Amino acid sequence: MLPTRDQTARFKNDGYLLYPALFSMDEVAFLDRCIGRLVDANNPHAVCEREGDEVRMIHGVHLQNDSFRRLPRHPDLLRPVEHLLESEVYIYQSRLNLKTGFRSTPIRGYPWHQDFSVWHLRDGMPEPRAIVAFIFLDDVTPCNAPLMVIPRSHLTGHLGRRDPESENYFVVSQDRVTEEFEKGGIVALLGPPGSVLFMHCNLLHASTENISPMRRSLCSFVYSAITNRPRIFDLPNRYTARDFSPLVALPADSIFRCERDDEDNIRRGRR
Ligand SMILES: O=C(O)CCC(=O)C(=O)O
Repeated sequence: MLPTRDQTARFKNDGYLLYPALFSMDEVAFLDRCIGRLVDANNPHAVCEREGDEVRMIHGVHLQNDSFRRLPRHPDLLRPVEHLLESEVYIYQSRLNLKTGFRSTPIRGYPWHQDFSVWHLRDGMPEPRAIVAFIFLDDVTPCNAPLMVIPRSHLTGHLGRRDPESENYFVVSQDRVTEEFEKGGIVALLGPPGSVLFMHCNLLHASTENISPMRRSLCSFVYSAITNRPRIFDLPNRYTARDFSPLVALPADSIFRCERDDEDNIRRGRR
């Protein structure tokens, strides 16, 4: 699958492209089972909420289990990204953002930010030649804290300023967000499970706390153009890639298989 000329133009102009239900319910159910095995407050790759041990995010899922190693090589993810970046790509990061519904510790939202600013300032990624592919693992509705984006904000360049106190390393002021909003509006990205969002790494995005009973989880892979490598390696490989080999697509029907997952999880003692 390759984006059409019209879709490519929309991505360049708006900074994102959403494919509803790209993966089937069975494929999403398979991923959900794999995720269930990783969600554990003792997993060293997990980030918990500040209070309590509710897992908020798991970094580096492609480094932890074979299904998530294969998934970013799915031709329907890899081909569009290569086409939009006009380059071979490597995986810079992967994440699982869990926004469980009602919990004693609510899962917080994410303030307005541009991903590239963090990677540029913190890791020395030279250029905004990266795309985040988000896979929706749940039905994303207006009510369960969807991802919101400001279309065309990726065209403005850096909008934030460095703030070592901030969890995100930088902040975007309300004035800057308002300026971008006045030009591009705000769009909430909704869709059934299996939908895929391709997002330019400079697009302003955010989400709120999930105060609904409905889970809203996303799995994301960050693909970077092959020459666009970070220069600062202060953080472990779950944050800053070390493997810059170009990804090679796998046959689509080889992605959602589980033999190796069981082995991985037995090795990690997580069964
Ligand atoms: O999961 C969300 O709602 C926000 C995710 C996000 O901002 C990110 O992964 O950069």
